[in-house]
Amino acid sequence: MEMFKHPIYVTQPLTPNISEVTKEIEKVIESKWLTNFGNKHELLAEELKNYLEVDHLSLFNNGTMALTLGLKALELTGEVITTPFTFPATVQALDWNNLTPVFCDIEEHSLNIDPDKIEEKITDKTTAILAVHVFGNPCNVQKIQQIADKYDLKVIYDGAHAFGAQYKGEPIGNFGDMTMFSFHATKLFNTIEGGALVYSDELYSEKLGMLVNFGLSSPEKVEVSGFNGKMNEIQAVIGLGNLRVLEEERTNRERIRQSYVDEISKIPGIRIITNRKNRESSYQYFVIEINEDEFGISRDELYYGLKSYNIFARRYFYPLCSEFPWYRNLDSAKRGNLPIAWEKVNQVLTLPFYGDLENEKIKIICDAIKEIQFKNVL
Ligand code: T4K
Repeated sequence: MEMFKHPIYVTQPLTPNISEVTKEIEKVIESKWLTNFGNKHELLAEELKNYLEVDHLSLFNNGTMALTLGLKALELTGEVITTPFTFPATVQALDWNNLTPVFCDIEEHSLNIDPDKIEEKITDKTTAILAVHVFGNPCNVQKIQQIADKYDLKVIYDGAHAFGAQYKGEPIGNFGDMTMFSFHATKLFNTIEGGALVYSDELYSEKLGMLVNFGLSSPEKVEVSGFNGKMNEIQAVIGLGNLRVLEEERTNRERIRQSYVDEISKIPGIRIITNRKNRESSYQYFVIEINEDEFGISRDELYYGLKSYNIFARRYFYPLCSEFPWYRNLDSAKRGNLPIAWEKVNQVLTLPFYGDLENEKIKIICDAIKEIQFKNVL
């Protein structure tokens, strides 16, 4: 089998219609209003509220900033229960708020935080649960909320991957106190860099409005210690343009997902990570799990093997966040406390997945997987 001539990456950004967006960028430049809550910023916020079916939304220059300032707005202290199986930004947002992560193991099936293990982690210092809808598959938001209500904890979701996901028909942004969405170039919907917070209470809107803009409540009044986290007008134009092509992208991703499933579900030892009943995922990633005993080779052998075909799958989210040097000594970070996360982090592989990925390429990727398995097992 031939390798690909050009590298196939794990993703490729969604891009808007170039001529439409160019005209809009020209208008922005001519208007001389380039950032600081301009018209495009306000328009995008409105359109996203409609798309995500939420009442309250604030925009930011990236998802990490959104999460960091969201945690700040919630005025949390002490310990926050979270997952080790996530991108570094999740826990780094805690760091920037002087909050201590308490790592909780994940569910085998969804790879999200396991609600049945949260309660045992709660101490008198716990103020919140920071859960992640990993790979865009919704968490068990009902169970998480029950625990939060019982112990009077805040719930904040890192929904970086979960744009457009639903839980029992309800848009995912309507759960918990806050949800962050990332609009990075690699996300289903992007503003190149960007992010948003959606939240349950309009009261947060004023506070976030200050935090995102140096703590200013008016031109000469600084009320809180803030940051510069504003989304600019060009980012907003890209977002508006991408909203126009999003449905087509989702349809394409549905097709691609099905093509992968048709090819891969026949291979013993590969499990496809899917959303559970009543939980609609976001079509952000296509993720598989390798059972070495059944598949014959390890996830890492497959990962490196694919590279030799010019296919760049990713080992998201390896290593676990609990392995970062500054967390490693925490009790909750001990390997024995996180058995499922340790197992999964060595089994999970994210395959190339984006709307422009042609069926022939998917076939070649799947054939490469079979060939790597065959060559190594013999
Ligand atoms: N929470 C979670 C759970 C997250 O996953 C993330 C971000 C965040 C919070 C923070 O949100 P942001 O502050 O980023 O809004 C990428 C993204 O940079 C990152 O946003 C994302 N998660 C993470 C899962 O993936 P890398 O280090 O994998 O990016 P990189 O540069 O290797 O890109 C992946 C592939 O995409 C490349 O191999 C090629 C392709 N690519 C990438 C870019 C940037 C393109 O084709 N074009 C491009 O412009 O982190």
